[in-house]
Amino acid sequence: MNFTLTEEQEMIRQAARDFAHTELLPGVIERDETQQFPSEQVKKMGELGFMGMMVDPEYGGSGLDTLSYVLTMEELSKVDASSSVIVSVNNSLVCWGLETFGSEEQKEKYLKKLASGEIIGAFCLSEPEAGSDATSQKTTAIDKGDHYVLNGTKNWITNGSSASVYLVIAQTHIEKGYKGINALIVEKGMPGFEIGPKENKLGIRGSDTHSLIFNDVKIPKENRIGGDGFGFKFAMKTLAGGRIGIAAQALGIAAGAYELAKNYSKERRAFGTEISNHQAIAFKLADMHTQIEAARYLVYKAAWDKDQDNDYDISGAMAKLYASQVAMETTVEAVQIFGGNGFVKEYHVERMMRDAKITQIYEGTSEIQKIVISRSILKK
Ligand code: COS
Repeated sequence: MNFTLTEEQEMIRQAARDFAHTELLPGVIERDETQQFPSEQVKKMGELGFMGMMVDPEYGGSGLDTLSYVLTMEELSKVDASSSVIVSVNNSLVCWGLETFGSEEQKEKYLKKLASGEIIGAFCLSEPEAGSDATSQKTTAIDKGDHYVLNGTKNWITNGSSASVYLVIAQTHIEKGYKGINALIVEKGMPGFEIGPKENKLGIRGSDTHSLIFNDVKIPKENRIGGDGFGFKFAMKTLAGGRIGIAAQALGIAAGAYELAKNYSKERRAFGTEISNHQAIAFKLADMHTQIEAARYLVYKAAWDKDQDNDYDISGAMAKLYASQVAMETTVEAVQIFGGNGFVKEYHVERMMRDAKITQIYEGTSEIQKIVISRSILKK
């Protein structure tokens, strides 16, 4: 075992930390309040190579390992989870899915722009009645020879209105069940493709979440990813890696809230001393620190598994399950340590508590992670 980061990984972590403090922190409260998408910040993250971190430089990416990506996600999420989810979706779901399973033409046409951050992408699986139960896709992609005709609705889509490229999962051969599902590349502006209203959310309010409506949208056959019927496996495999990104986001939210609470406890005085001198507070900090460290090693291990070409379905699911629980518990305790100030927006922790909740829901709820983990351990 080697717990030491390479010099390059240390540099990337520092670059992400600096960026988060100089570019994401200013305005993070206002963006949350007004639900403003961080367009300028995303553009700069593209310039820094954060939008296609693991993509081969041949396709405009940074060619880094998963651990570097996770370190970046952690640092960005300490400050602004709305921005980090945009990074996560673009990197893990869209770029990784296209680079791993896309055709050479698709990579040339779409991946290069996505990896450089010139445009961003969205991953569209969830539907009004198919979130956790992902095989029950009601959106249809009917085969018309040289093209598909896409009809249906997708829900809760991150980057819903700001994306230019959408990877859409749809049912082609209903009689074949999940084996009849396809993944199609849909471009914004294709006739019949409409973007629904923006969701008014509890957390990650700076990211734009929309429903998408497809009415007889004509998709050329060359926009299908992989062979006919590969769409469900594409979604599952891509989400398995996506969960590592969200686990890193949860870790970052927890670590960010913990750092704020620790610093505050050393300044705020009550009963004649700093509140960190009261065991009630010191023990909370001890628990937070221990849980965050445990989450960190699960997240780094999942990234390492992916980099080693080991199976990472179970390690990614465990990392997401645990880190999201730690994010929720830590942020609740951080608000408690801040007391009255914790309930006030300018101290950040209330936003982090709201942001933490989604990490237990998206890219597979905690209950779905337990299905993945229990099936895997019982199979052995
Ligand atoms: N990698 C590759 N293939 C996978 C896979 C993975 N991680 N997980 C499942 N599959 C394959 C299975 O091997 C099976 O194919 P074969 O019959 O050829 O072996 C197929 O997919 C169907 O799998 P399964 O029978 O396990 O499907 P279930 O309906 O039982 O569902 C879960 C499996 C619950 C794990 C899946 O539906 C899921 O992950 N749901 C959550 C989806 C999600 O994350 N939604 C959030 C929206 S994205 S923000």
